[in-house]
Amino acid sequence: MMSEKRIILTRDDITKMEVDAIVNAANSRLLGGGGVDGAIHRAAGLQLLEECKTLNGCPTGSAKLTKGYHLPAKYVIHTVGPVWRGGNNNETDLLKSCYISSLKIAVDNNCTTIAFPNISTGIYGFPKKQAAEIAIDAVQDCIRENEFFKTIYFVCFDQENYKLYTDILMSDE
Ligand code: AR6
Repeated sequence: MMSEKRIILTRDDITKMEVDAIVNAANSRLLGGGGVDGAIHRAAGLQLLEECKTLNGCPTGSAKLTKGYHLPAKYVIHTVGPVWRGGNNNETDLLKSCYISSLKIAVDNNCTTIAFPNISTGIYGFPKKQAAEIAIDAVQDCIRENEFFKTIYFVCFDQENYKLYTDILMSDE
C-alpha cells in the first residue's frame, strides 16, 4: 500500500501501458533515439516520427504532445531530460521541470491517467536515487493540490529503479 493511492509503481515496458498518455524520455530534436525513446517509436510506428518532425524539437525541461498511433496509449508526451554533467548545471531543476511540464500538458489535454518512465536515468546518466526523489516529489506536489488525476504510474524498467522507488514510496507511508 502506498500513501497516495493515485500513485502506482510498476515494473513494466511503458509501451504496453493502457493509459491516456505515456511520457517519453526524448532528446531535444524529438526525432527518436535509443532507450525508452526507441522503444516508443518502434511500438507507435512511423506516423509518430512524422508528427514529431512537425514539432521543431523541444528544449530541455519542456514537453510536447503527440498522438499515440499504434500504442495502447492515446497520447505520447515527449519531454527532454537533462544530461547529467556533475550536478552543478541545473540538472535538478530541469528534471523537476520535465515532470511538471508533462503533468501540465496532461491536464490541458484531459489525460487523467499518465505513465512516466525514469527520465534521464539511462543514457543521460542522472543518478537514479536523486532522480527518483525528484520525480516522486514533483508528482506528489502536483496531485496534492489537484484532484484532476486518477492514476499516475511510475513505470520502472530496471530492478535498481524499481527498488529505489519502492523504498521512497514506502517510507512516505
Ligand atoms: N519502458 C520503460 N522504461 C524503459 C524502457 C521501456 N521500454 N526502456 C528503457 N527504459 P533512457 P534518458 C528506462 O536511456 O536517460 C534516448 O536515446 C531505462 O531503464 O531511455 O532520459 C533519447 O533519444 C531508464 O531507467 O533515457 C535521448 O537521446 C529510463 O528508461 C536519451 O536516450 C530512461 O533511460 C535520453 O536519455
